[in-house]
Amino acid sequence: MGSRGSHAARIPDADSIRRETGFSQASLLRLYHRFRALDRNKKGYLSRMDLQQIGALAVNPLGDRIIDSFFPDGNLRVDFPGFVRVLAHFRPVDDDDSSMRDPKEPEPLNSRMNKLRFAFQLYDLDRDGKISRHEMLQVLRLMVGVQVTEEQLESIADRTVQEADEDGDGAVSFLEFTKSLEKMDIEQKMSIRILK
Ligand SMILES: [Ca+2]
Ligand SMILES: [Ca+2]
Repeated sequence: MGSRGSHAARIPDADSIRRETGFSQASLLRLYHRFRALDRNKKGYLSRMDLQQIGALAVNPLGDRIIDSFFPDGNLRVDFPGFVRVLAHFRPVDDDDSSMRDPKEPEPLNSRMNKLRFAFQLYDLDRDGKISRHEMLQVLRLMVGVQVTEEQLESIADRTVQEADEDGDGAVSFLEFTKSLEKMDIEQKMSIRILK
């Protein structure tokens, strides 16, 4: 922590962003510097190309999908609050968790449920609330290397969907998704240290 929080007041809406995302003042300030460094032409917002400079996303097989989630509704720019809101899903649970959290406040964005929700929408491209076999196949294609044949990939997709598909409609609902990942350490997998 090199910097003190003294400049946090200059971040627009810093207090409400902090409340919503759970980032500490120091983290928020570092993210703000990161945002401004990524914003190459000092536009005041980030484009896809700006975000592609983030190393952790460049090496992530789902990096492009994650970048998509910064731009809901076909927006081509993301401002600082939008940037922080997406990153909050990847905030490690142990990082900056203040004991001062008000229980009346909504669930933090980095909670297990919100991480799962975020992960689910990386799969559910048409946003119909279900992961179809085809959508599963597309994600697997991004995640596995070229050494796997298309045929093998299709059978993995089929098996993955079948294993999770409890009601037998041939797709994975959010509930089925959460159940199939019950034993997985999603908190760990969905933590990306963007600042380090
Ligand atoms: Ca879908
Ligand atoms: Ca199902």
